[in-house]
Amino acid sequence: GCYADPVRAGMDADAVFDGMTEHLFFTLGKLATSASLRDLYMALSFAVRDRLMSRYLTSQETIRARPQKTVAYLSAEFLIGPQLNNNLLNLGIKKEAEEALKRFGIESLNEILEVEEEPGLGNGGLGRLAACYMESLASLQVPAVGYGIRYEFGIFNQLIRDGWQVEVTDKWLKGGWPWELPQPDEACLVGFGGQTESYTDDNGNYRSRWIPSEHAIGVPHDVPVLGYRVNSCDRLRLWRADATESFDFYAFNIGDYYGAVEEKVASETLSKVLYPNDGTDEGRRLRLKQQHFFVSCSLQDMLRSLEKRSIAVEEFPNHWTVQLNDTHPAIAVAELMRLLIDQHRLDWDKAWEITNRSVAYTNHTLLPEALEKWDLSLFKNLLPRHLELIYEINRRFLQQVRLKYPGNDLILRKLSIIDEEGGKAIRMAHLATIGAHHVNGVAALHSDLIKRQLLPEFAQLWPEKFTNVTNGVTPRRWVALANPELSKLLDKEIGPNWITNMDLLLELEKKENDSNFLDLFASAKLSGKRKLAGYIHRQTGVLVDPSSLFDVQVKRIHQYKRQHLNALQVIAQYLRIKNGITKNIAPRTVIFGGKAAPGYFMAKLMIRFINGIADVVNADPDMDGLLRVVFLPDYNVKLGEQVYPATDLSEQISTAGKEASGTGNMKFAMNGALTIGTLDGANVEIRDRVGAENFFLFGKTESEIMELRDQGYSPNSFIAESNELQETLKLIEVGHFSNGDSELFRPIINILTGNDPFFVMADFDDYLRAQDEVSKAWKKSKKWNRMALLNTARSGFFSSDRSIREYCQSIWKVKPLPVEISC
Ligand code: DL6
Repeated sequence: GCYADPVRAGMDADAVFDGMTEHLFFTLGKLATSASLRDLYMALSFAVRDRLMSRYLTSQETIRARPQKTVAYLSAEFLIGPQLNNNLLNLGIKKEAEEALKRFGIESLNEILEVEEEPGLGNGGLGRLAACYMESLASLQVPAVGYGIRYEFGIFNQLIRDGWQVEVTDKWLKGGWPWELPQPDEACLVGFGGQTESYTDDNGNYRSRWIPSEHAIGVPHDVPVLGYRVNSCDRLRLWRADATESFDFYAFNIGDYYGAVEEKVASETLSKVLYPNDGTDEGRRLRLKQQHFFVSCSLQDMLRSLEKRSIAVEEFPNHWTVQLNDTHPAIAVAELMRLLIDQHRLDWDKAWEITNRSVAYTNHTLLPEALEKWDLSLFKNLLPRHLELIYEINRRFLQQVRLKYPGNDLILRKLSIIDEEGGKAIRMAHLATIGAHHVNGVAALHSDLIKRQLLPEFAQLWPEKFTNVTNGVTPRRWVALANPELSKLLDKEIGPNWITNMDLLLELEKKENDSNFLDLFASAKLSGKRKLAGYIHRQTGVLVDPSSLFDVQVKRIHQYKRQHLNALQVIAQYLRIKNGITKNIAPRTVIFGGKAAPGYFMAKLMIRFINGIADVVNADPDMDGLLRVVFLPDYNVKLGEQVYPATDLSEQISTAGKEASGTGNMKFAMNGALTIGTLDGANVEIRDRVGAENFFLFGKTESEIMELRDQGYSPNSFIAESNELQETLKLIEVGHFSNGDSELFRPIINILTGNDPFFVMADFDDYLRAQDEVSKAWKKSKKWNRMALLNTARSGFFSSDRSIREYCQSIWKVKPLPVEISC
């Protein structure tokens, strides 16, 4: 798997230049003299891709001949972000590429990077986590395949018009995407619908078989995922749905041309679009089809890999460890059983043993609206054989439960895969939990709540099954690539090994009182802020002062994440300034960014609300030099790379117990932002690590929230005790932020003063107090810089390398497999 031609594989600037020139000419049909920026982006990307190939093919060969397990990471989302810069970094040829570009008259690599369209194949944290994990797997030289869907349209692009979110289709493939390798020869066939029938096999055994009424073909599109400065290059295999025949020739011949075309369109619609909901489940038929589609293709692909090497199917768990990223791929439990029983003719017990030894499940949410449940009749209609298998899995499981808790019908109802309350439904989290050998949460608090609140009966039944792996993020993309100034400083101070060993950052602790170093650290931050200020001005027309405190909340817009709490706080500050109470105010730029699910009315209104506040604040001369508010449109991975290095204050203010982990919180801390946050998700662990004195804590704890709820929470009792809160709400009610329209934001007021499901009113005063602490700390810049430095120094735990090591050791039992390259 090795190819040494310098034009294709050479790592110096000359070779990269020659590679680009060849691609311009032969691949793109362009002369260097007439090449556009996009042409140069494509040429450089192809040249870089060439340089991945020996590593990729040798890695795949090594994995194929492996004596050990490969990780199969099944995820409906992989939010991988732009690829060029990451591959340049991991290959170690960034300088060489810059040099080559200069010969084409391009002064800065950034000009080229800006052209890159990012594949938005995810909604937020869950999809981005999968991408960080793939990068860490490769960097740790662990054999792995990421299996997912090649959506033709990813998460929508967000425009802001008159303060409202407008969704625009994400046509990320329109100019061609140079990072994928279609493999039509490895396509898989997937069935849907139809019915099952019983028959007696040659040995006289009763069996069931599935006769689907329709099929789709999955065509793998492979994306190489190179590790950092290693030869290991794993594979992200994304399935695109094709029609089974490009034409139904029979229908064509009998004259139903349009009928045939419609069927083709229907199957190709399968991988057309990503569902834009983050944390809500709509129970849509097409979504279940998408899930079964990619899961079936992926399992068939794994089984085929054994067959090709004449390995018995019984050996499956020794060769594959299958991780379910949330319940979206949970149908894998039934599909693997089906493939083993119906196609490979194994008996039930053997098939179950294989399934259970292979599959593990990660839960990413406790929110009831995010827990997937499929209406039984819809499920039966689409996957009748799977339903039979699920009934049998459930029957056998409930037998075990009956033995343990004789006569306890309540517990049976609680544990059953079938939800009998209301219309019957399949609980995918139960299927995943029963089928998996491990179930993990994504932060210590979250994993604890899974055991105490979400699945207590399961945790009691199988305590050893439940575990925690706190999330992590890759320091390659989120520090080395996103924050070149900080990286340079770290390289100089502690050497470059922090990139693969984030614990080395602890050495920075000894610099906490070194004024010179703190100044350098602060100027790296200022440089990030200047860049972001330029971007804000270009995008929104708002001028912001890079020396002000950059106070940032970027994440999906959701009531539980409480962007409205932040917005209320901004209004309170605005009122103070209007009333001349400015002594303790630190000049701030409050920045928001994030998309709302298109059908989530309150979230969209929150965006409108923030923009209404921004309009008033930014137009008021009294606010000059003290307060600016910005809503950054179209928050995505690329924009995140600009935001994290430029942030002083990270807003992590969800209602305690609601955010499973958060990963933005980790990216901010690594880049030296201080956190204002609740004891929620991984905030708890961030605070433990960076030190309580370097973290602005506020808000009710998870147990206090529960207590409030149980006592019959009344937001008005909190409002009654807070003058600032009353005045803030009043100003909104009179239409101050909506040009006098007192109705526009009424739903927000109503929800906050009504049942306030996310306890915004209960936490408001304490939040304001913590924000005052922030302002006070900001005014002592040396102290602030020291706190910021300690955040970076102590954030090593939140590297995804640590998370992946934990998965490898305690769940997957997989070891690294270094890849040797012979040329
Ligand atoms: O684990 C990754 C990420 C967490 O950091 C977030 O806290 C959590 O909200 C998110 N969960 C989801 C699940 N949504 N659904 N279904 O996106 O996962």
